[in-house]
Amino acid sequence: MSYQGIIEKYRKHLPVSAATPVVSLKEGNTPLIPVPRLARWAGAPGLRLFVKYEGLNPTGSFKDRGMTMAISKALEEKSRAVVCASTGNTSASAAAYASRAGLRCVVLIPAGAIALGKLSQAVMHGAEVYSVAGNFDDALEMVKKVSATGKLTLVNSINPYRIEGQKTGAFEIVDDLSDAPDFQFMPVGNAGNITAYWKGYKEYSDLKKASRRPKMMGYQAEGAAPIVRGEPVKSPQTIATAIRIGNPASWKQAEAARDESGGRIDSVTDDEILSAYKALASQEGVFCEPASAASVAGLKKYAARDDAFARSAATVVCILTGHGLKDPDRAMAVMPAPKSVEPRADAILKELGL
Ligand code: AN7
Repeated sequence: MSYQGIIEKYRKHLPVSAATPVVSLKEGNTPLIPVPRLARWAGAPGLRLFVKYEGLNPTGSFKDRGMTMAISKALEEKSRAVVCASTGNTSASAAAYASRAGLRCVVLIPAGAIALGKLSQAVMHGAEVYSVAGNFDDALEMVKKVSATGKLTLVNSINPYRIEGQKTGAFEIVDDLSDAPDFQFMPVGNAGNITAYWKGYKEYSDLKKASRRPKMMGYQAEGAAPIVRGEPVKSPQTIATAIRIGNPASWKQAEAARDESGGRIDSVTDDEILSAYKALASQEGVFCEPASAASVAGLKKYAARDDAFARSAATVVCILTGHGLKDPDRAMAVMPAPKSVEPRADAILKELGL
């Protein structure tokens, strides 16, 4: 049978039963793309480097892996409505899967701080979208209170089914490479995804499907780096709006992933993020959103500080969590605008210097 999404593919590793009504958009099965030019760009040309292009999920981000689980379980548990706070991608995914399940979807977003592509998705899928004065962390606090009434099911990553679904990203990487990579680089916002990947790698190595576990390398934006600083950031700032989070819900689990794997959690500047964002698009043909590029920016930073790593032939995967089309405003802001030209062949050739 054709591919049916992560629940059918990894059913025996997930908390579902024959009674679970599976709500799927055939998420997952995303490509692991070799990117040798990017390895040279990062100053580590010998690496066996791949990007996992999660922007190719149905709503354009990795959130769909967790949302197929969270929405299916909400339906199984006879919930009528779901709620989330979001920097954008969670709301886009929740809205899409909820519409498919016939559930009401309520979304709280930080006012003025989410990329237009993501907002357009939530609106089109019929979510009830509220913009709250405050940041993501404030919105998440509200959502926790609202869902504590039992009238709405919370579908942020503190919902354990989200983590269960998202761990399948690790399964796919091991299945593709026939083992775990040596290192995995990824962005860290609310820290659900690093928690999920680590869980997936541990489960697969316990089942002997992988002979090793990767070092988990998480990257926050410098202006929104609570785990690196060791304290919540009251007013997080970064152009990578997806990870503009000052008090991650899965803070402890992210530290556990780092420590158990021998990895690290560090920060990258907005300039480093934008430089990686451009390199991916212009040298490898892979368009991701700025937050996703924090993984590749982190790789470059780490390679610059660890010579043995930079000279090695380690197998490395960078997770590109969301599609570049989510945030076209950022793309147009960092690149030159199209030039105008007279509609004549000679004028065009002259412009081209040909
Ligand atoms: C593209 O949508 O938190 O560390 O509300 O959209 O698991 O939070 C998004 C997070 C990385 C960070 N890359 O993942 C939301 C939200 C992209 C993201 C992250 C997000 P976590």
